[in-house]
Amino acid sequence: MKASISCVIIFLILIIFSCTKEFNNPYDRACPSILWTPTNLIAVLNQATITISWEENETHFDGFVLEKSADSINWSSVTSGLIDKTVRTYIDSTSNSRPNVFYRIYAKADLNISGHTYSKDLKLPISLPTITTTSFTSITSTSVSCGGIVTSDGRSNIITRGVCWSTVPNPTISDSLTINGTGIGIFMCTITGLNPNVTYFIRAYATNIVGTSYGNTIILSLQYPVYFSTTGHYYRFVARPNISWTDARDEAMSDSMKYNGLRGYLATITSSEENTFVNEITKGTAWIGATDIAQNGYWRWVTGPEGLEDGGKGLLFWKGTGFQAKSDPAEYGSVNGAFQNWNYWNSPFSASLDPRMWEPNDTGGVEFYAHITFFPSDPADSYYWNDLPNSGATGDYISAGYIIEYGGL
Ligand SMILES: [Ca+2]
Ligand SMILES: [Ca+2]
Repeated sequence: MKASISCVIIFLILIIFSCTKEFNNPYDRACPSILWTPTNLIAVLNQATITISWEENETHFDGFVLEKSADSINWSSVTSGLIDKTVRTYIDSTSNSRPNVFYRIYAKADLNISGHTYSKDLKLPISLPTITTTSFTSITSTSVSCGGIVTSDGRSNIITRGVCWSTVPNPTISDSLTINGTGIGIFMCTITGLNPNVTYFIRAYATNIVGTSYGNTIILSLQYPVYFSTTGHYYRFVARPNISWTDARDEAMSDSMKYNGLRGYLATITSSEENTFVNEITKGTAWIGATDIAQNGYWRWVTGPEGLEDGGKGLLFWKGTGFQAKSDPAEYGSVNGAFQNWNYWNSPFSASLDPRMWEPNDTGGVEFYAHITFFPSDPADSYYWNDLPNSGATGDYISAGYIIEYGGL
């Protein structure tokens, strides 16, 4: 009997201790979660990441589940599997789209899960949105379709977005604009009522509570380039008041000024036929692709196919300036009979100067860039070439734009 009682007692003891002793991992069973819930969860914002740390003294479990939320209602795990149970720190480098971030952490054993510990609400900084301007589509003589892509809302809702445009660079929402909804992502719009003889600057914008961001500027000129069969090239006057020669050169070669896949360049005028055609489309003081900046008095076509000649220095077509003309005739005039159309005055300014060759005169020693003259009050002196400083000059010498040429590259 005593033996029977002893057996029963031993059996009961075995049953009692089975909760903690019989299985390899006691937390596989529903033991009080208070015993193995991680504690002291802390989240710290770094430059581009968030470092989360916690404490856990128990070891009888399989790993951690770390979750995050923007509203403490909808939660998602920050890892695809469990975080190893030996780990006490995790760096979250996934993008956190909203300013509020909450974390919570569990320990997990088989299918059983502990209670969770919350981090405090972590406030991420909000910033300006980021946005890019999309290319043009559906271009007509008075309208164009374009749009933007809001790639980030800066963790704050996009209040409004669209495109804005102006006839001068860097348009803002104070200029003409479209309004195309809210939120991140792609949007499209159509701008109508445009003037085909004007150059427009267009860029997308997006506004959140921090402010307004702008995308890249794209340049729109609706006037189609005109084909000239003698050269097989296309030409157009691009209206760009006050543009410098170097900016005109760069803009003409930019992707946004391509025409039918052809890359443009400041026009190179190498025959009287080409000159006559270019003059017909010139609507104001306009830069062309000649300069003597590399060597004063040595005028070269430095753009387009001519710009590739002479080892990349460009085609030399003229030597000298007005004053050099008299002092050293050997260093003056067309090179190899190249076409030129420099301006001259029918009445000489000085008897010491050749009345028919005054430009390029390098006034002040700072004139290195060629343009086509355009004098509303003096048509007889218009459509000739003159040298000017890079930024142009005053009055009728303020640049109105440039002549772009396509073909031969
Ligand atoms: Ca040419
Ligand atoms: Ca000059």
